[in-house]
Amino acid sequence: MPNQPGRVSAVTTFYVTTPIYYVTAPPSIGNAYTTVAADVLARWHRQRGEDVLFLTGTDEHGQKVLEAAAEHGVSAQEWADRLVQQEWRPVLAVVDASNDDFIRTTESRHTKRVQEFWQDVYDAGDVYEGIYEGPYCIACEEFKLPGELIDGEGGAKLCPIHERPVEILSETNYFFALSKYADRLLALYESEPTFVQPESARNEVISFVKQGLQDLSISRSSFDWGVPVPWDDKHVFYVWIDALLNYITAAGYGTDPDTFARVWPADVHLVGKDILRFHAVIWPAMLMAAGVEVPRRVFAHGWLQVGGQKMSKSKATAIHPSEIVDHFGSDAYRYYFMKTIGFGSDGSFSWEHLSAIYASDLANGLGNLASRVTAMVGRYFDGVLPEPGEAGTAEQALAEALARTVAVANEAIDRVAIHEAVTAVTDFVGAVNGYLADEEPWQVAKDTSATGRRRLGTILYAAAESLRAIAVLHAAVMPRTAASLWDSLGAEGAGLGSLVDQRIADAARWGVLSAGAVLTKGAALFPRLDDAS
Ligand code: ME8
Repeated sequence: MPNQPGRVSAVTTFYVTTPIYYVTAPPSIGNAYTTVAADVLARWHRQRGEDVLFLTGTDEHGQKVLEAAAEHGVSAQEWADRLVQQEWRPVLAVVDASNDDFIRTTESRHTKRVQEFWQDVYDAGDVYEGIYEGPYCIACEEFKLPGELIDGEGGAKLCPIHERPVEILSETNYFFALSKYADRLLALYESEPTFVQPESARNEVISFVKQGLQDLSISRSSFDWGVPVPWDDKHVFYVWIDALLNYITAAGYGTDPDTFARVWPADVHLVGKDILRFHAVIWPAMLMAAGVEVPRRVFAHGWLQVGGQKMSKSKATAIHPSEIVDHFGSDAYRYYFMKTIGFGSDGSFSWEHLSAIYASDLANGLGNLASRVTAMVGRYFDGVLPEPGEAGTAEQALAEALARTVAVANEAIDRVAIHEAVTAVTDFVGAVNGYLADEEPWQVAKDTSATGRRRLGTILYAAAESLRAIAVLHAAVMPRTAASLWDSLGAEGAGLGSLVDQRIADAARWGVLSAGAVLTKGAALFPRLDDAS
């Protein structure tokens, strides 16, 4: 019964996706970058009290996966099973991803929907048979335009992204009438200015579509590792137009209308800029052809390099997330990538930079603040948080800085400016450290009069209350650290419940942690690391 007062669910939903990754090789910090970003958004929105669906998974069909399997002498399905089990699922735990679902394109919940979707588009008249000949990059799984290619040694034509030779493919295939959607796509970019973000990505997509679109070859008959085309069993679907559908098949398209109506359209597809056109051009056109709503936003983040060099498996520059997490921990890993790279801009990883950020922001910044405050409450008040006296201008300024921090971070998250949200919280940590440096509680402690004790209690209460808010605000980026901090503040014992139940809006309030909370100086949040490894 739509529109009946009291019947409409008041809970906002938030549906975020990562690309589904090819099961060709183990994950790299590049793939994990997108996954961590999606995880931070998912956790933040959960902390707003929203009903979140965070989807990730694996892309298992196509020529590239078939070749990887053949190189290892196993069937494509065995190869995909092995990589999912040994690599792609475990890496989610390594980076602490809290995904709600994991979709594999070889699952029947997906393949059946792919067939139904394209049968509908075929029946509606947007698919036809034709011949395509052109340069094809297997690494991209994409036909290239001759003008896009770059020159290699001996006159070879290379893919501009992978710098490997393209093949000339000629096939009788089925085509999707993509070209006829150009005007509707341009109208979409116009009417929904945030559909493609950031702005540079939006401009790139608009100028690409303005040049006119070619129809898209959507089937292959030279190999059979794909979803069979229902109206012609000599063909399988082209991997991309199978893969993109994961976003709706996991959301209940065609099987669970209630769930689908609740979660679709997706709020944001996070993608690397390498696959922007698939998501911002082909994907919405496919949905238009099937009469399904388009997603709300496609956000293309930048490209990660290592020490200023492109990451390449052949050059052994690809770094597995575990290599970093084993040494620095998953929270520092997540913090580093989310804080230091403007989301949407390119970034470069280096061990030196990571070590420097770990020392400055985490060990000396947050870690030191937490240990000083808990130690002082221990030393001066036997670990029991004192009742604060009257707040002075410094405490009022701190409370106002906190409210501003929450507003800035929340607004940044809405723009998917994750780095700005994290930076706002780190700036607040700096403000609390500055507050302590100004108020010098260690000096105030020398005054043992009732006034001195009251002032000392006010300062340490303000610092602990700030830490309470920091735990809530950092929980999306550093869930483990935030939970330890929550424990050492005795927040749960003081009646605040568990950290995951805290809302972002609660972080902005002042005076939430009650006097009497029992603080403990636990192990250092960010221990000094041995440089040797
Ligand atoms: O493209 N910097 O899968 P894929 C930043 N299966 N992000 C990076 C990166 C880097 N150096 N390297 C990888 C596919 N990524 C398709 C997707 S979706 C329907 C199908 C991230 O395994 C980034 O998100 O090649 C990029 O778009 C994705 O991994 C590519 O993963």
